[in-house]
Amino acid sequence: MKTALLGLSQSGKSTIFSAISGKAIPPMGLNNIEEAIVPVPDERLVWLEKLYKPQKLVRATIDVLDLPGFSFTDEHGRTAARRLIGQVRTVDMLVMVIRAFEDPSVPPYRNKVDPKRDLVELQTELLLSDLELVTTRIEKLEKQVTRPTKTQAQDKAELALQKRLQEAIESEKPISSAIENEDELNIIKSLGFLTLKPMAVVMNVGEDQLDKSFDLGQVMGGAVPVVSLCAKLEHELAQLDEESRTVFKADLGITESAAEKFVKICYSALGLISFLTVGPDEVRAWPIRKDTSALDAAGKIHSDIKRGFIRAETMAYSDLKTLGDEKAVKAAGKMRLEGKEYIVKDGDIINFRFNV
Ligand SMILES: Nc1nc2c(ncn2[C@@H]2O[C@H](COP(=O)(O)OP(=O)(O)O)[C@@H](O)[C@H]2O)c(=O)[nH]1
Ligand SMILES: [Mg+2]
Repeated sequence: MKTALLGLSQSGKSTIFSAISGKAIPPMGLNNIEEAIVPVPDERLVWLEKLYKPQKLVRATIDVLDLPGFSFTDEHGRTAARRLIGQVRTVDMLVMVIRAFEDPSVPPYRNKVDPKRDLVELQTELLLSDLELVTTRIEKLEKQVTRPTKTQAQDKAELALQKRLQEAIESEKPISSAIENEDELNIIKSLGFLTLKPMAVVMNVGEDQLDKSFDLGQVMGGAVPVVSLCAKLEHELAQLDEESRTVFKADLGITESAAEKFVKICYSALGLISFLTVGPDEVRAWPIRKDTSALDAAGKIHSDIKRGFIRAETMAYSDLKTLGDEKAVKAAGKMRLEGKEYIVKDGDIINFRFNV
């Protein structure tokens, strides 16, 4: 799963990147994209590791890209931003980092801290970038459909769809709002429209604004998960050793780390949950989409397990934790035998029975 941090320059992207990845803050002004593999924090794995003492613990990971900040105040900035925006078409989701903190030593964008305006500017650029893409595609298809090729019928269908998408963007609606079914999605998926991607917003707030709520209006015409965190503070906390960090966090009333908050909104935007597998070799978290069947979950582990699926021996993590061990879970009648159609829940611990 890959995500990109997008935002105006000086909104705190690199500081957040560093706080959640543990990597040093990438130097400012560089035109390259930094990448980090962030392990997904999961308390359940920590507890399961103590119980099963596995040879290894495998966390899920999120691949995070830190882009140079955008500035649309002049032509040079707009060109640079457009080039960068074009480079994130392959990510699975976008995280918009929005500045809300006041700090006289960090000059604000357009001389005023204004989260809603910043978000609108970013959205507009994403729409423009998709408009360019859709327009180029339409021009190409219009030439193509005049020739009697094998794909002519298909091209005609795509052309009609692209024209509808163009209309949506022209009225400032995201591509996601104009896609009506799975078939349409499959036709355009590979183009990497930005306004088709799930999105989340990180509000980078001052230390005194952690409880403040912000009216951001409608992000991309719909509900988008928003989380507030103070990047500077989180970055400082990340530098401390475990013990001092616990003390400081308690003092500040911070119950979740930046990494935890970040992963949570990404999972929420993508509609992801995790199921778990346990044993002496490995304790592991497997991210899957909500509403995934036991059969498809098995396929995430290995195609053989899916092919030879017999049943899914399932217990809830919460039951295991309450009751202490597998034996007690079985004795309490809380170990279930689920079939192929079973919809896997977050925190299900599954042992797939299969034959090949
Ligand atoms: N006061 C304050 N300063 C911050 C915060 N987050 C970032 N900064 C500062 O803002 C500047 C820009 O941050 P940076 O992460 O490089 O922003 P980027 O351009 O979006 O990558 C740096 O000087 C940071 O120290 C914050 O939460 N509070
Ligand atoms: Mg940066």
